[in-house]
Amino acid sequence: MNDEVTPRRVYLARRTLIRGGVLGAAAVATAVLYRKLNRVSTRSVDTKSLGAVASMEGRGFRVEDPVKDALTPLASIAHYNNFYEFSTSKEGVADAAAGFVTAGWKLDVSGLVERAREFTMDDLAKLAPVEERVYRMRCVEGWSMVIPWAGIPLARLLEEVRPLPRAKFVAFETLHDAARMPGQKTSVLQWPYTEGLRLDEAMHPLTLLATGMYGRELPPQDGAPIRLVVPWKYGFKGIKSIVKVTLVEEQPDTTWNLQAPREYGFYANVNPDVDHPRWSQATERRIGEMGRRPTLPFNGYAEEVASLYKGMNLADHF
Ligand SMILES: Nc1nc2c(c(=O)[nH]1)N[C@H]1C(S)=C(S)[C@@H](COP(=O)(O)O)O[C@H]1N2
Ligand SMILES: [Mo]
Repeated sequence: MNDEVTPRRVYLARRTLIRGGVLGAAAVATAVLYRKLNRVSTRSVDTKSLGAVASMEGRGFRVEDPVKDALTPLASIAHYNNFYEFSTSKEGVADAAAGFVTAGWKLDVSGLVERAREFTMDDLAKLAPVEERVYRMRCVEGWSMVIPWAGIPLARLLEEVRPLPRAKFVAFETLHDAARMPGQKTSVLQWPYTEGLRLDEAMHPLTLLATGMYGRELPPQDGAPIRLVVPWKYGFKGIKSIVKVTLVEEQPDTTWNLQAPREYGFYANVNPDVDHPRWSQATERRIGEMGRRPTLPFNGYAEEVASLYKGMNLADHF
């Protein structure tokens, strides 16, 4: 990965309305709890109203990020992508993925669990109310965005299948189908793209299985119909278009770690003090801004997640 392409165009800032649906008391309580504990914005989204929400864009409502960072415009999030299954050109992914068909998608969840099963997108929607989470995303290449995701906590899915005590890690796989993902005809990476988390990272309340953004379904280029979002880690941990989740005992292989182990570790926690061998990680370029801003430890989520890594040398476990 490198950051050779620096688009100079400035996108027109769009304001967006995300309308919360009718909430149950439990969903409201959860949202309030997340705001208090995690200083992140959450909001339940009524998926049935997404069409209406999309058409109301531009009326002046803005989802607030408690860290006061402005949202990255949808046009930028959806036209500056890393998704090598479609293209290695960040500006080319949206077009290359435009016809990607996700109808009939199934997510297989198995391995060291009591109740292995397959989930349709409808099954997933029934697990928990879809929440909105405004998260910063920091790519290992040194650029960042602020994205209003919609999704359900990964913990909710894992609770549903009941991990066995032996399960220590969670492995993820992207769809492997070169007829639908033309980049898989090349050998730029080993396919399928795989990722992994320690079980406690996977269970953390900030870890999201995203099905939408900006109050609508995920565009194909951002990982439709379902992708992982782990806001304190570099963007490459956020595996897209997931078809398989496996609970395992040993730390699983991950695509970028296999590709370049000295450059991309398993943990990949955002860390301004540990440089990439070929560039500094001390600062980042927020898409849409001039200049650079400092990169924060754990991407600004240290208060929530630093305790997961107590006693670990973060320079070794990068
Ligand atoms: N399957 C798959 N998932 C992937 C990638 C990829 O190439 N293939 N790229 C990763 C990288 S490097 C980043 S920064 C994010 C980008 O997500 P976005 O395009 O939605 O911003 O997706 C991650 N997930
Ligand atoms: Mo990335």
